[in-house]
Amino acid sequence: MSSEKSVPGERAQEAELQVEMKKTPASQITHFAEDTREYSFTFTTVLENGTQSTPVSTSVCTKTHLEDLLCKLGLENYFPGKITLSTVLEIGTESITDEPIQSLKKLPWCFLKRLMMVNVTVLSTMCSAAETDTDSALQDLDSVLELIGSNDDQDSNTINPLDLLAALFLCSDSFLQQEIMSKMSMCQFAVPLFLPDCSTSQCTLMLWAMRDIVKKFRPCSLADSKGFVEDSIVTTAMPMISFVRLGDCSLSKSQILNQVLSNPQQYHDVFIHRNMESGNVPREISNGLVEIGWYLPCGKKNLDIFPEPVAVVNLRGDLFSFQKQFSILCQTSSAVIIFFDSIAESECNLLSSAGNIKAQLFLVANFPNKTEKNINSLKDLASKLKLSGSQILFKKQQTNDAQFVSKLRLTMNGIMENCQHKITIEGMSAEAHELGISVDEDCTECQNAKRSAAQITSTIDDVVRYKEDQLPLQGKLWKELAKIEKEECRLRKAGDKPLEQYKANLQSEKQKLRQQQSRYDMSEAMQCFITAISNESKEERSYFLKWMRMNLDVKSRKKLSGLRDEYKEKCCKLSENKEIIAALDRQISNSSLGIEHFMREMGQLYEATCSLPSNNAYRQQFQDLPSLGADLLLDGFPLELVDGDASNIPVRWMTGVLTKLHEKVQHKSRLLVVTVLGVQSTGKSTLLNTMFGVQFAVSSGRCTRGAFMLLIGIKEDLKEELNCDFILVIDTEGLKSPELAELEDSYEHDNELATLVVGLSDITIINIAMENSTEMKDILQIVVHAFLRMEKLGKKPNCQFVHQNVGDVSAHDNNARDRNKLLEQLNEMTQAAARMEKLDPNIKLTDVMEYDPEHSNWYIPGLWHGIPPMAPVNTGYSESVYEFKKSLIEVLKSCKYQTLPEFLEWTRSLWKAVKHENFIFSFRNSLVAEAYSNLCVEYGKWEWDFQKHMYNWLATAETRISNTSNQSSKLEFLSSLKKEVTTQEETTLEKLTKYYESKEGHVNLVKSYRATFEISIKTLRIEIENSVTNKLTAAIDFQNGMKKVHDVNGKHKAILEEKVLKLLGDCRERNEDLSEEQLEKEFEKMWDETVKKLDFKGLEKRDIVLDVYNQLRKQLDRHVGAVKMVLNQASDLTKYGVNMFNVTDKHFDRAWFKMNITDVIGITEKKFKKEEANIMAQCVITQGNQFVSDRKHTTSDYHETYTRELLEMIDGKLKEIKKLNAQFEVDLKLHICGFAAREFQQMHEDFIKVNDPLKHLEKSRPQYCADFIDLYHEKDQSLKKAEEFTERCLKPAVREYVNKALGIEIVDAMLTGADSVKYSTRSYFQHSILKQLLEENTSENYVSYIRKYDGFVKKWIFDCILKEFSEDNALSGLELKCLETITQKIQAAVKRAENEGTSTRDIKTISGFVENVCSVLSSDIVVSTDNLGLKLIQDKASVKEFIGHLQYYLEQMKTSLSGEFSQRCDIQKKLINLPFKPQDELFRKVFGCGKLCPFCMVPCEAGGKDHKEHHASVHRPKGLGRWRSSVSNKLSVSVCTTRVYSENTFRNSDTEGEYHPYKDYRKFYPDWNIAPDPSIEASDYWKYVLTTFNEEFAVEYHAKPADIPEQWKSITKEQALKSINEVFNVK
Ligand SMILES: Nc1nc2c(ncn2[C@@H]2O[C@H](COP(=O)(O)OP(=O)(O)OP(=O)(O)O)[C@@H](O)[C@H]2O)c(=O)[nH]1
Ligand SMILES: [Mg+2]
Ligand SMILES: [Zn+2]
Ligand SMILES: [Zn+2]
Repeated sequence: MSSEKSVPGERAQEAELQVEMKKTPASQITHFAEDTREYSFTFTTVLENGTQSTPVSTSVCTKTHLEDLLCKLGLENYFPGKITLSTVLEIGTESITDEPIQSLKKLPWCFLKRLMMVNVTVLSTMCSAAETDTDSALQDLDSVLELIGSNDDQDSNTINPLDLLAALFLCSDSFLQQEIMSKMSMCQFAVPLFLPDCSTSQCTLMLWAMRDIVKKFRPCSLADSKGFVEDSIVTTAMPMISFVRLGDCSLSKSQILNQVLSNPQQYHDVFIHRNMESGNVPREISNGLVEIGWYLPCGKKNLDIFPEPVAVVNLRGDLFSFQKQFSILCQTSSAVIIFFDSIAESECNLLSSAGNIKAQLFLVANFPNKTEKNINSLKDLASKLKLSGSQILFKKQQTNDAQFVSKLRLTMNGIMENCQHKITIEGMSAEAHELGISVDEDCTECQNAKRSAAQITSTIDDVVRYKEDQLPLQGKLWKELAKIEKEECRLRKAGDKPLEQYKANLQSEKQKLRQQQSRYDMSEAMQCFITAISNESKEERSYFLKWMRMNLDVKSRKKLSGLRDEYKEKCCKLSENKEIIAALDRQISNSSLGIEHFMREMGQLYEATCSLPSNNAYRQQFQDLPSLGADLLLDGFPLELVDGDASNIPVRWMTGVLTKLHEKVQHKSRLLVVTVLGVQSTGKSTLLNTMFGVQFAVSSGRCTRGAFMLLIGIKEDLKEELNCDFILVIDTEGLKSPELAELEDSYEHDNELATLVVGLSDITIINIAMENSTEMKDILQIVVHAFLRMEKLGKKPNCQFVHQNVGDVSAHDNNARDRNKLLEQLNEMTQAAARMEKLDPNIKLTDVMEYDPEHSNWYIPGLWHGIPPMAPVNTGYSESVYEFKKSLIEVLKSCKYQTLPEFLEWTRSLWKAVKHENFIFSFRNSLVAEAYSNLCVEYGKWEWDFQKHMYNWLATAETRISNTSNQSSKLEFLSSLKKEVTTQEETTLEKLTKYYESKEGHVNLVKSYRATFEISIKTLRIEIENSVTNKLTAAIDFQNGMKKVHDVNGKHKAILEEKVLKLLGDCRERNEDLSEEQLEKEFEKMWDETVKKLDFKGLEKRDIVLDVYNQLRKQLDRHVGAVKMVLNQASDLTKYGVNMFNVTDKHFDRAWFKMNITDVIGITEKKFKKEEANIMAQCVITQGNQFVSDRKHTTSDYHETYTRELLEMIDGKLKEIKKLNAQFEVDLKLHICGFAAREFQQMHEDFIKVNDPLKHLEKSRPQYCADFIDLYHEKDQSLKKAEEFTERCLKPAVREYVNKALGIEIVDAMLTGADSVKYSTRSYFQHSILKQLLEENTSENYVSYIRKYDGFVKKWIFDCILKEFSEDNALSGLELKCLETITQKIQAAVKRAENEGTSTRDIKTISGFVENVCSVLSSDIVVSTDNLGLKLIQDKASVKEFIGHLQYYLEQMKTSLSGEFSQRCDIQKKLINLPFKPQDELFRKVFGCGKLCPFCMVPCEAGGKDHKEHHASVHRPKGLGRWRSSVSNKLSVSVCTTRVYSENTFRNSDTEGEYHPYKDYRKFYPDWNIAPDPSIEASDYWKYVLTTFNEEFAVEYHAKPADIPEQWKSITKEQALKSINEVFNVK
C-alpha cells in the first residue's frame, strides 16, 4: 500500500507529488517550498534536481542539513553507524574527569558516558554546553544583559535533546544502539521506535535495537497468584496507544504523557518535552521520530495507574509530514490520539478521507480561542470519522493539567479494556515491510546470524537432556575430572594404598576420562556454534552471539525465573527448607543454559584433544579454538574463568586463550585487575555493569556462577598514567552464608573462589548489602582468609568496601561509627583467621590488605528510585558508582601491572595452590620463584663485594702490622675495622633498598623477603667482623710478640755491625794488603768472639696443650655431673684423639634411647641414628683436623684464637645433630682438641726453633763476611746491593703477595666468569650438580651426593676450580695479573723515592732510599731488610747507580717470576696451600645453611644467611633418604611433596615414636616449607635415579629394593633432565 492512497487531502497531494516528481516542472515546486515547513525541503530539492538528472544529486541539499548538525556535534566521521560499543566502553581521561562541556563536540561523548552509567540526569547534559557559556558570562552583570540582548548565541551552542539522540542513533552501530536502548529503558526513558533519516526521508523500525530490553511486571490478573511476567519487551503483546499532533499545538503532548505515566508522588520525564532544558530549541533532524514508552504495573491496586501493561507511542512533528509513520501507527495501535489546536478544512478532509484505519481515533482539542470556525470544523470531522462523544476530549481553559490527565487516563483505560488488538513490536515488522519501512534487522548479517542461532536453539526442548546430548564433555566427565584433579592434590581417599602408586592411578584415570571425552564426535550444536563464531565477518559473529544469548535467555527465563524466585523465598526461612533449597540449587544449575556453556564445551573439546599427540590430525582440528576465545574477549564478551558447576578452571584452555590473546594484542597486554566479591544477589554484577557499562549476566533470569572475566580497553590518553593497556574485570558468583553453604556443600567452593580472585586482583571490591549484615559477617570471614593467604605470599591487594542501599547524603559521616566497628570486627576476624591458619595471631587487617577506613568505604544508595518496574535507576546510585569508579582508577594508578602471561601464571599457580588444602605452604609460583632467584643473585653479588672488600682490607692491615717495628695499637686497628665494616654494611643495605626501589625483577613479589635479607646483611657483617677481628688480633699479638725477638736480633746486629766496622778499621791500619783468606779468618775470629759474649735468650716455650685444655674447660663449664668429671680427668689432652672416634649408646639422650619403640622401626631408627651420628662426627672431626692443619701450615706462632675458632666451629656443627647428649659433645670435643693440642704444641715449638736468635744471627754470617770484604776492598756496592735487595727482599715479598691475593682472585674469577651462574644462587648450584650427576650417571656419585653431602660438595667445587684453572693455564694468567699489579706498585714507589731524593737528604744514601721505598710499600708487601746489612754500605756508594741497577733487577725479577708462574705446576697442591682458600669460600657461598629435608634429605636452597624457612626445588622419593617400610624393609618410593598433602602419618624419633599426620609436619619441622611439586613430572629426575639404581641403593642402605611403580620405569634420561630444567627454570 502506498502512502498517497491511505492519507487523503491536500497534503496527500504533496505525497503524490513525491511519486510523480520526475514529471513535475521545477517552477511548481518552488511554490511548495515556500509555504511548507522545514521538512518539506525534502520534496523541494528532490523535485528541483530530480526533473533534470539522477537522484544522487538530490540528496545534496538535505544531507547538508543532517551533516550540519553532525558537524556541529563532531560526529560527521561516524555517520552512519560507525561508533562501536567498545569505543564507548574504553576508559580514557574523560571517563574519570568532569570538565564542563565547552563545545558541542564533547556533548555526544559525555552523553554516552553518562548514559552508560545509567544516569537519569543524562538528559540535562544537553544544556550544559549553553549553560557554561552563560555561567562564565554571569560573572559580571553587563555581559549578562548583553547576552539577553543579543539572544543569537543560543542557536550556535545549543541543540535539542531529541536531535542529539537521533544523531547518536544514526551514528551508532547496531550493538551500541542496543546498549543505548537498554540503558535508556533502565532510566525509564522512552526509546525510538521508528528512527527517521531525514536525508532519505526513510525511517527504520528499531526492532533489533530494542531486543535487549527485558521487563518484569505483575499485571493485576496475576496479582493474587503472585505470578509475574518477565519477557523481552519486543515480544510482549500489549495494547499500543499512539499520540500524534496535527498542525501546531499549544499543549505539550509529551509533557501530558509524562504526567499520565507518572505516579503522583514521583514525576518522571519519560518523554523529552519542550519545557525541559533545551527542549525548546528547534528540532532539526528528529521530526518524524516515533518514540515508545511503557507503563508496566507492579500488581498493587492502589499504586498502579493502569492494571495491565500498555505501550505509549509518541510521534514527533506534524503527522501530515510523516505519512509513513502515521500510517503504520494507525495500522498497529489500538488507538491513535490526535492533539491539535485548530483544524484547517484541508486537514479535516484529509483525515476523514483516510480509510483503512484500524485504530480507534481520538481527538484532543485544545482551543485557546474557541472560534466558531474551529467548533464547526471539529464537528464536521467528528461526523465524517463517525466519532462518538467519548472520542473527543477538550482541554478547556479552566481544566487544569491534573484534571485533564485523569480524563486521559480514563480514556486510555477504556481503550485498553475494549482492546482486542494487542500487538508486539516484533509483530510490527510485517506491517512495516508492507509500508516500505525498513527494519533494522533486515541486514543480511543479522538475518544469517539469526538463522544460525535458531538452528541451534530451536532444537532445545528439555535443557537437561539437551545438555547431555549436545554438550556431553562438560557433564559427568568434566566434573569427574575436576574431582580427580583435586584429589591429586589432596589425596584424601588414598587409604593405605602406596601413594605414588595411587597418584599414578589417578593420572591414568584422568587420561582415561580425557580419552572418553575425545571419543565423542563433535555434536551438531557445537559444530554449528563453532562454525558461526569462526565467521569471517565480525559483525555477523557478534549478531550470532547476541541472538544466541537472547534465545537462550528466553528459554532459561521461562524455567529459571520461577526457580530463582522460589529459591530466594525459601532462603529466608533457611532452617525449614533445607532439602528444598538444595534441590532447587541443583535444579537451577541443571536448567541453566547460556553461551558460557557452549564456550565451556569448546574449552573441553580443546582440553581433551590436548592430551593427544601433537601431530594428531584430530587434535589439530581444534588448535584454533583458543583464538576464537581470544577474539571474543577482545570484543568485550565475558569469558568464564572458573566453571562454577565443576568448580574448576580449565587450565589448558585458559592458557590457550590467554596466550593467543597476548599474541593478538602484539604483547601489549599490561593488565590491572578489578574483582568483586559479596553475598549472593546483592547487585555485584549490576555494580560492575553500571561502573564499566559492561554486560555481565544480571537479573532473575540468570545469575553469576563461577567467575567471569572481561577486558576493558584503556584509551591512549590514560595508558601512560595508568601504566596499563587493559583493565580486567572479574565478576564472581555470590558467596553463600554458612548455613546455606553447608547444605549445598559449597563452603569449599566459595573459599576457593574467593582465594583465587583476591589473589588475582589489584583491587577487590567487597559488596555488602546493608539488609543482610549478619550474612555479611560470615562472608567477610571467607574474604579475610583469602587476604591472609595472599599476605603470606607477599601480595597485598587493595580492598574497597561498598555498602549498598545506604542512601543518605550524610551516609559517610553518620557511618563513621559503623566504620570503626567494621574495622574492629575485621581485625578480630583477621586474628581469628590467623589462628586458624596457624599464623601470627597479632596480625592486623591493615597488614593483609590496603585498607583505609576513610577512603575504602563507599556508600551507595539503592538501585531503583521508586517501585519497580516503573522505577528509573536512582541518580544517586549512578552518581555514587561514578565517584567510586573515579577513585578506583586513582587507586589503580599506584598499582603495578601484570602482563597476560604473568596473569596466566598467577592464575595457574594460585589455582594449583587452592587445590591443595594447605594453601600457604603449597604455594609455588614461577614468577615469585624467578623474582626470588633474581634477588638471590643480586644478594650474592653484594655479599661477595662486601667480603672481597674486607678481605683486601685485612690483607693490607696485616701487611702494615707486619711492617711496623713498633708495637701496633690493637685499639686503633679494631676501631678502624669497625668503621670499615659499618660503612660496608650500610653500603650493602643501601644496595638492597635501591634494588627494592628500582621495581626491577618483580620485586613486589618478594617484598616479604626483604627483612630476611636485611638480617642476612647484618649477620654477614657480624660474621666478617668476628673473623677479621680474630685474624687481626692474632696478627697484632704475633707482631708484638715478635718485637722482643726483633729487638734482640737488632741489638745483636748492631753490635756485630759495629764490630765489623771496627775490624775494618783495624785491618786498614795494618797497612798491608790482606788476602781474601786472611780477611775471612779475621772476620771469623771476630764473629766467634763476639757471639760468645752475647746473650741468646730466645722465645719462651709455652704449654699450648694446657691453653687448649683451659679454653675447652671454660667453654664446657656449664655442664655438671658425669660430664664434668670426664672433663676434669682429661687434663692431659695429648692422650685424646688418637684412636678412631666411635659413637656409642651413651652418647644419646637417655630418655629418647630408652623410648618405647620396640618394633623394627625402633631398632632401625637407633641403628640409623647411630650411623648418622658417626658420619656426622667424622665430618666434624675431618673439618676440625683440616682447620688445625691449615693453621699449622702458616709460619706463624700458635694463637689462642685458634682454639676459640675451632671450638666455635664444632659448636656450629653440633647444633645440627639432634638427640645426642652432653657426653657426646664432650667426647667429641676432647677428641678433636686432643689432636689440636698436639699439633699446636708442635707448631709452637717449631716456631721457637725457627726464630732462635742465635740461628737467626748465624744465618747472616756469610752476608756480613762478604760485606766486610767488599768494604775492605772499597768495591762499589750499588750493583750488588741492588741485586740483593731485589732477590732477597722484594722477590719473596712479591711471591707472598701473589700467593695471598691469588685466592681472592680465583673466587672473583669464578663468580664473574662464564660459568658464574652456577654459583649465583643455591638453586642454580643444585641444578648444575644434578645435571652433571645425570651425565655421569653412576651410583657411587649419587650415593656420595646424598649421604656425604658436604664432603661431596666440597670435592665438587674443588674439581670445578681445578677444571676451570687447568684449562689454558688460566691460573698462571691470574698470577701474572697479580704480579703485574705489584710490580707496577714497586716501580712507582722507586720512581717516587727517586724524585723525592733530590730534596730529602735521607734518601741520598742507599739505606735511606731502600727504607723510603719500603715504607711507601708498607701496606702492600712485607719487605724484610734484616739481612741486607744496610749499615755496612759505604756512604759514598752512589744512590743513582743503585737506582739504575735496581730498575734493571726489577725487570729481571719480573721476567723470572713470570717464567715461574707460567710454568705448569700442580694446581691441586697450590690450591691446598693457598692462605686464602677459594674452594672454602665458594663452598660457604653455595652450601648455605646446609640443612637437609627431614624426610628425603634434599639440601635447602634458600638464599641469604638467616632465612626463616628452608626450602628446596625438588624433593626425592624418601627411599633415597633411606626411609623404608617398617614391615617389608623395602625402600620407600613416596615423595615427601606428595606425603605432606596426604592423609598419611609418620613417626620417628622426632615425634617420639608417636604417629603424626604428615600434613602437620610443621609442628616438628617448623622451619621447613615443603611445597608440592609444580607438576607431576617435577620429581621425574629422582624417580629416574631411584629406578635406575634401586639395587645399589638397597645394598648401600641395607634394605630391600623399592617396589617401583610401573610408570616410573618409562621415564627416560631426557625426561629426567627436562624435569629439572623446568623446575629450576633453566632453559
Ligand atoms: N532493590 C534493589 N535491587 C537491586 C539493587 N542492586 C541490584 N538489584 C537487583 O538485584 C538483582 C540481582 O542483581 P545482580 O547484579 O545479578 O546480583 P549479583 O550479586 O551479581 O548476584 P549473583 O551473581 O547471583 O550473586 C537484579 O535484578 C538487580 O536489578 C539494589 O540496590 N536495590
Ligand atoms: Mg552476579
Ligand atoms: Zn623432602
Ligand atoms: Zn635453609
